[in-house]
Amino acid sequence: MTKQPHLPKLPKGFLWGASTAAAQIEGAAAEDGRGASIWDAFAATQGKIKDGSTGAVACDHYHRYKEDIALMKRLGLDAYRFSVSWSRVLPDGVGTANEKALDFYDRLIDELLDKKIEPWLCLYHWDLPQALHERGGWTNRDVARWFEDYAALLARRYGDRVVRWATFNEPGVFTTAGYAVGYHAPGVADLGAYLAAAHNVNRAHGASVVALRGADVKGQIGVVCNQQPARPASPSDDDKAAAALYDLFWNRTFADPMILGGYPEGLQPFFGPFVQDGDLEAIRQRLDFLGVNHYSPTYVKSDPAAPGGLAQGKPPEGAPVTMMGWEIAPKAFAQTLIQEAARYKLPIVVTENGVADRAEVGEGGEVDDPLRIDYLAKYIGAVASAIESGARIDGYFVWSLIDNFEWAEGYEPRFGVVHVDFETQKRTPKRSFEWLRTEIKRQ
Ligand code: IFM
Repeated sequence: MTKQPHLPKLPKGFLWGASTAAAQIEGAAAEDGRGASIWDAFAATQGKIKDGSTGAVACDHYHRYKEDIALMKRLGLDAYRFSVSWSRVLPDGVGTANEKALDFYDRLIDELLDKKIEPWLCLYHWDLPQALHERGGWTNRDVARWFEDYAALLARRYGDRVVRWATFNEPGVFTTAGYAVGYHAPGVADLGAYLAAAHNVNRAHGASVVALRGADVKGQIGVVCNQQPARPASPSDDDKAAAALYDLFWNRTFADPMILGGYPEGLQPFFGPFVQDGDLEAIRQRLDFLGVNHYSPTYVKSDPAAPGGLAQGKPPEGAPVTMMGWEIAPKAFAQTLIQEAARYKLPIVVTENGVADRAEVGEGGEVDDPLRIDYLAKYIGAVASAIESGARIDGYFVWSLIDNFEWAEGYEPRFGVVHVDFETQKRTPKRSFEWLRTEIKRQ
């Protein structure tokens, strides 16, 4: 075997974690009274998911959570970030709660605590109840109230045990992909719908923080944003201007109003018409941390036919890329972390980072995934270098613990440090799992 890389020493108390999302791992879609989410409806529509799959069974984590927590323990994790399925606990999105679903998350949280792993709960990782979508979903201003009630329900139930709360996971991704481009659920491609949805997500964030603080939850409260540098796909002036605007949309639409209290000047012509009196004050609430998810820089080109005139370009010829087409550029990660820490002045946690491959179980039962070891070593190394440059970064969560349902890409990209055989549900820790376990121990 080739020599394995070592990680630099990270500060004392640095947290090691893994992240997942309900719709990507839980399965049990029709069990115990769960209501449908927009991802059930989207995946049921022909041609929306590359391999024609759905999240109906996924990793069957709903039944196998104990086995998955045992893997976390073996990996040496301090914390685990999961999301709650809104339509599992509130099948209609509002109204009567589903006791069996609430029980499931009780058991999950208690099992984590029993194994001395901090439960970090994310309120929303993309799976809006279908019933609410039918009432306009994120484009309806009422969604802030629906989300506030949902947050209050979870706060009352789990506020005594959850160690950290995140309101949203990657609001930029689900609003852009779901409402501007239509590549993700609910499949809307309309700039106006995107702008309304994004602003309402900001309002829902503010309302949910008020609900959590009002319920006196014990844990810290933050939000998780996907922050990535936007680079022009060519040196042309049009592409440079497109990249600058894309950077504002991608990196500032949520974190700026939530943390700094307003949209940056360049976005005001877009969001201005949606902002009502009192909105900005209601959005900006005190936060305890900023979760940063990061995978790669993004390349942008100007395209008058695309939403907002902004289209995805490609990384430069010859740049190393993953199977997702994402450039491997750890220096860009370090720069992003330094920049976000300076701009928002909040402690940062890297709440997602990782890489997809197609590694399968070999004849000897092993899963050899050298790309992941190399990627993680470089990217965790970038975290260390950002810390050295003065950024406060309190932890690193790998995406993901187990291979799972990668949204519109189906099951082909495998992001886990644990392989899942989706026929048998057998879990096999990959070589990267053993490597990470050893490196966490060596700390
Ligand atoms: O799988 C997703 C996750 O749901 C959100 N962040 C990026 C991951 C990889 O695409």
